[in-house]
Amino acid sequence: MTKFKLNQAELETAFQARIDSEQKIEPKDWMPEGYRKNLIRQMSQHAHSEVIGMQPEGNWILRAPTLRRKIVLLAKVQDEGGHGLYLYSATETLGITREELIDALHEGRAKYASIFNYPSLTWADIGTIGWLVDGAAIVNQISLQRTSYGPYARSMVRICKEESFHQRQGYEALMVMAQGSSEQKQMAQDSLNRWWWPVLMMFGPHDSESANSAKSMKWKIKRKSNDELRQAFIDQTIPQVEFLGLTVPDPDLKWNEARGHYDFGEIDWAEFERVISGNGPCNRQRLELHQRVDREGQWVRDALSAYESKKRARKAA
Ligand code: FAQ
Repeated sequence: MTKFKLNQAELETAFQARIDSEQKIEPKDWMPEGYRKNLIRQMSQHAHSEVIGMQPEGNWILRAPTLRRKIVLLAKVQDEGGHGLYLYSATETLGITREELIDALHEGRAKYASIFNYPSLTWADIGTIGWLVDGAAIVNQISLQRTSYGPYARSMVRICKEESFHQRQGYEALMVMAQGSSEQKQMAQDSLNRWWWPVLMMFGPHDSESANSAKSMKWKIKRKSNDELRQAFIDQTIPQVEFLGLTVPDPDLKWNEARGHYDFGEIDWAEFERVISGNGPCNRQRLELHQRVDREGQWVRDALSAYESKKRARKAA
């Protein structure tokens, strides 16, 4: 059999044909450099978000109001760490090391979700994070189950299952508060007031402002646009807000019969820009904690690799 060597343009055409016919791309397959880099960007930022996202909730583990709530919160925070690990491993299949990814986070070259730069001030915030932050993450991640890169798509399947447990525990915690004393109900409303707009920012800028979307949609890394996902999240969440007897802090929110969707007010994009460029309420604190814990854990990684090399040497002898 004669083997032909394809040139760059032919490789790219064949690659796009595979994408268009819904075939998954696997680590050893040929891929354009732009596809690889874009995936590393998005997947590593997703991984960093899961791990940095442990901080606002971790803040409440020692102060959970009951043993049951503490056990559930501990399990949830641990799950988020696990999601980070699957996603780092999936990103490493693209030919980059974990150390390089962490360096990019520490040096401000890689972002993480803006939402985790807001403080968790009250116990109600823990319910709101589970309900709304995990709720928004699920809407986005369900569409990513169909992303074109195999390892990313497969990690999303498991992550979505766990996130839906997280979302329900958050909603249940908030339901108890919303049906509790007037102070508890007020605490739930205050929490919704503070988190609503930052949660809507999780879906990223408007499609018209989204620098990465055109390529990501063409390569089917993203399957739905930022605005489509944001709208889907609002449409599914408003009946949940009403069931709790709470209200969202948006005077422009209104059901639009003709569109079959809720209309809503404009996001404060100046605030979004501030937060993603490192100047949100908790950016410095989040990054400093990550850097400190990374330094303090160095001896554990050293010990593990010394143990592994001893084991290998013994096996070879
Ligand atoms: N925050 O061109 P686009 C979770 C950046 S997991 C910060 O539209 P793209 C679980 C964007 O990176 C939450 N930066 O970008 C959990 C880009 O900058 P770059 C994380 C943002 O990638 C729950 C620039 O703006 N989920 O919550 C944000 O096409 C509870 C222009 O934007 C994922 O990461 C933002 N919100 O679309 C854990 C899902 N939005 O990189 C613990 C995967 C945009 O060029 C507790 N990611 N930027 O320097 C995605 O689906 C996409 O990356 C989007 C953004 C939709 C986030």
